[in-house]
Amino acid sequence: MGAYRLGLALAAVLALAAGEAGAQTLNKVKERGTLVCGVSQGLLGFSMPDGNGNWAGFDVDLCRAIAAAIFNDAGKVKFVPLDSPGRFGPLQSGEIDVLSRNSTWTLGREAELKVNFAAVTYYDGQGFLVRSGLNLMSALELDGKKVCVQSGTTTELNLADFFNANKMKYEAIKYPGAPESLKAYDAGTCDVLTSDVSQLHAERLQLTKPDDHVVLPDVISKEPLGPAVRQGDTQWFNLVRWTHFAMLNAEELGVTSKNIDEALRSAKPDVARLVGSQGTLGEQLGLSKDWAARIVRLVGNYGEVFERNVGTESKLEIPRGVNQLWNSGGIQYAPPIR
Ligand SMILES: N[C@@H](CCC(=O)N[C@@H](CS)C(=O)NCC(=O)O)C(=O)O
Repeated sequence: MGAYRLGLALAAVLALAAGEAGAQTLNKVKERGTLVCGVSQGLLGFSMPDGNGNWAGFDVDLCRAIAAAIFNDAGKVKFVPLDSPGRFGPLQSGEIDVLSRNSTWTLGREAELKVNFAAVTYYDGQGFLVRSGLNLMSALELDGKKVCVQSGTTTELNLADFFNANKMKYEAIKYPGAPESLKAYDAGTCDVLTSDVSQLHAERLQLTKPDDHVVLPDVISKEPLGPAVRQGDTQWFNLVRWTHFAMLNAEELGVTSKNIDEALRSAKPDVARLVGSQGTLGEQLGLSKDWAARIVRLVGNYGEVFERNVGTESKLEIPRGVNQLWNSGGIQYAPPIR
């Protein structure tokens, strides 16, 4: 064997070893018997505990779906509440397996923080909440206002860009956690609350008089929100990403938590591959053949999860908008399961 070929063979062995060394998260989760999922400290519709400590919401359901795929039990998740500045550290250190916390996918976070965003589960953008009494029509009328904002977020950076670009002045009043910020806005410490639009809808409902406040129509940024994982474990990255894609594909194929038993008997090739009655792709992902069927049965397809938590069946009543499937006018698009 020539030196060149020997070098190639060595590189292949090293790459394989590195890949295996990195691929530990799934084994760790299986051994532990629970998934550890980082969430917000309480954001209605996205991740919120009830009085008994049971978490519910759109971001919570992604973790429940991962647990359903691994354990066939959506309840095997421990939720760890994290504030904005403190959310990536526990992911880097291995304290949590996945971060599902209204977090925006940016280059900085992948390049500097060494995390990867596995999917965009919710396409969002930044907006402003104000008192209706101010009679404002546009964010361009916010010159000189006091703005409540979370530190350690893309929100505070976009806020500065927007006001500077439009040559407007503002005073930022920063808090590490959403609850403090919301309280301050409710008490009148700030004229404006800025955040991802989805969050503004949730937070408005928690104010003393929700009807006295409006979300302005302006959207000043792109906030692709999704789950983040540590870099270096491709198996785990794929598992998280394909959990989202399975939910999207299920919706596209009309497979729901209600008709999943029928779907398991379906002769349609796309449906058979999704639910695992045909093929062994789930096993190659480190799971069982019926991994996606478990997700849909125990948690639901993407549309069910959206409507139940933040959509028309929820208090938030957020329209699907760009989060419709690609074939219904939106941009949610999953590669095929084949
Ligand atoms: N998507 C933005 C903002 C995310 C964020 O943390 N927003 C605050 C503002 S409402 C929040 O959700 N806090 C929830 C909490 O502290 O529990 C980002 O990733 O930086």
